[in-house]
Amino acid sequence: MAKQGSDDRTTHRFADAEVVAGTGGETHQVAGGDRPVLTTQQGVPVADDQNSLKVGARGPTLLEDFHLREKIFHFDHERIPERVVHARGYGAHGYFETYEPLTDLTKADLFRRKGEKTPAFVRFSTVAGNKGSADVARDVRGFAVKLYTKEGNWDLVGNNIPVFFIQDAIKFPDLIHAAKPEPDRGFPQAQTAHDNFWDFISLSPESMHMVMWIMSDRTIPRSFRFMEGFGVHTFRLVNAEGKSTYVKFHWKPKQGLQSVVWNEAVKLNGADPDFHRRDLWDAIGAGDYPEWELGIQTFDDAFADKFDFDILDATKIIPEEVIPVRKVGRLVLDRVVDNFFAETEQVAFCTQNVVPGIDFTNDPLLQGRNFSYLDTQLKRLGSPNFTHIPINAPKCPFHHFQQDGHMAMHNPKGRVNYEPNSWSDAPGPRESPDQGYRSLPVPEQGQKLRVRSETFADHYSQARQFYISQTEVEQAHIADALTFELSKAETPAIRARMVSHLLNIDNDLATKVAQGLGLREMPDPATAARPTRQDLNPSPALSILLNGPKSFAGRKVGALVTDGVDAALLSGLAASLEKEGAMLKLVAPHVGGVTDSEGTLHPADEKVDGGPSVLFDAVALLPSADGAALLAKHPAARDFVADAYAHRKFIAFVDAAAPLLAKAGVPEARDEGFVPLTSVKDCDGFVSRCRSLRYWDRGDALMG
Ligand code: HDE
Repeated sequence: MAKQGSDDRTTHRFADAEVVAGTGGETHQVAGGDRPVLTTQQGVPVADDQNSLKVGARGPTLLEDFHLREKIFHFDHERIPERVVHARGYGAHGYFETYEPLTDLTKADLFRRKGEKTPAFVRFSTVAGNKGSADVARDVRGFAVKLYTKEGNWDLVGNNIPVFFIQDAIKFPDLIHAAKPEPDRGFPQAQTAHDNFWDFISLSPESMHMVMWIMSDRTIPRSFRFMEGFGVHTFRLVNAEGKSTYVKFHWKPKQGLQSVVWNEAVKLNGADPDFHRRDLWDAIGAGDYPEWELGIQTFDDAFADKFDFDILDATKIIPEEVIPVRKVGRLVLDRVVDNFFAETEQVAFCTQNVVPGIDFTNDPLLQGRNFSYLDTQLKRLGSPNFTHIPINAPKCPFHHFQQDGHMAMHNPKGRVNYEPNSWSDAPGPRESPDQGYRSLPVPEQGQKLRVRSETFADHYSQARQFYISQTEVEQAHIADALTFELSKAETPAIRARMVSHLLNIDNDLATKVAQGLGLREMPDPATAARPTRQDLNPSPALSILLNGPKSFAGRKVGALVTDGVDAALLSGLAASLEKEGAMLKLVAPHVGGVTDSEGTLHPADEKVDGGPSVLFDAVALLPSADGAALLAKHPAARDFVADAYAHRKFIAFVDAAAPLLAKAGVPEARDEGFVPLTSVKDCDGFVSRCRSLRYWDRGDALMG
């Protein structure tokens, strides 16, 4: 029910509904108690919302039925175009808190006062899939932040990867066409594992650094809460004296980094296509508010001039070991949306939305983005008045003479709609040379040319740096991902062309992928635009596993339970997890739950078929002896255990679980990822083991 300005949800309660039989044998719900009367959009009370107006009980429907026509008409027009990229997203509200004044660097109002809280809205997204695609597709994640500052909205429209595929915006339509479903057949959906994508990429050496990132576990995050965000481009901070400092923006999750493994991702997309959005919704609902710290890397022209790469090239990073990331504030997400469409769908981010104290650089990708966002939003939201939609409107006072247009909601009163004017009674706003936004007066001159700067030409050095900065496990995942994706490319020449680039990055990687593909002959290395690759030092900040969490907080254990589960162990495990800030979810043969050894009923969170172990960070096998025998016959229960084992999860178990473990194919010699629970005092030990998230040493046994 739409009731303007009301957040009263009591109208949705079933208990209030009174179902009555009407005179013609029809049944309908009538308003009762303090339930409001249903109306049309015109406010006309509705008597019957179940039956259209007809001639007789079985006759034709009348055109005169304004209620039917209004309802169907509105429904017919409910959809707006989805975003051309980043269509699938999920948003939440929160705030940004400034740690300390940054006035030496920027005059941006939000950075002026220690402890200042600026309202924020964040939308996370995948890039290639459509609005209905699965959350855990292998893809870059959007990390778009709108900060409603006191001097206007600042949008930091970033990704969870600090570099991009291309160097110049003019290639963006080609890149996205190649990544999206192929135009003749309309598939594959939300996947880059197809010919067109790898054809384009293998013909674009500038993408090679990004390829290393997208083939790493960065593109299969465990949750939005456990990933980093990056502004990608070099921006400028400008202080009150007009001094400019270059800046790269980072969001660092306080929860630490965490990803899933590929086999888990594939299964998660079936088990819960909404895995990421549900995770955010649940965490915020439980009061477990995710936090990120805003980090800045700042530098001047002298650094830019001596840096090995061009700071305007969005395919390059500045390693944190070269310029450390200074933490300047924190972003907390503490409120879910009230209405998905109104907020998450209608929010319009734009790289052009900057505030005094923040400015652009000549990064050709950023320059193109500045044009694109406003343009696409006009198409998507249908009117230049999309800033009137509450999620997009500034929260500070605003005054301008822009008027009219479709759906104009801010309609100023009075005669004056231009400036300058000489009306003294209501003259309206004027510009302010002191307070107003001033672009940095950077001197620019040169010939008009369509060229790529020579300084953008090194495509392999940082790709290699990323690869050698990964742990062995992560390197293996990159090789596996490349092998998987290229095996889906049906054209052998495309596979070989990609391997020719890998040869310029790392020989071992190229060899592993070539073997994985069954390539008969190793191709020659691709001809590089700049023939000499620099051997850069590894940057540990680039590894997920080296930057994991220090605690198990915010994570979930799935406990497989049956009737007769040990009451003391179950409550002991719940208590240990609660102490850690983690959650326990019960998976049982029936969703109705189980009765423990002391006769207490515990409702289940999932029935075993609907709660596979991929949904959890670690598992506990707590069946009774009878229960274990039963579960051992249940394919979903066996998969629960076999997957947890294969995905290198920590597994707590009671002795009685032995038949289930055996049926799931787990070797009898338990590795150190298994934690026996013989009494309540073992529960804390299990939780502390879980802090390292996975028992990677199990890998070798599985590979063999
Ligand atoms: Fe975007 N991008 N982009 N992009 N982008 C859009 O704007 C574009 C790029 C990013 O949750 C579109 O409103 C061009 C880099 C995010 O609503 C569109 C280029 C980065 C979102 C657009 C890029 C991003 C978008 C589509 C190459 C990371 C989702 C819908 C020059 C720094 C925002 C929309 C949301 C969305 C254009 C490259 C991040 C078409 C032309 C690099 C997070 O305007």
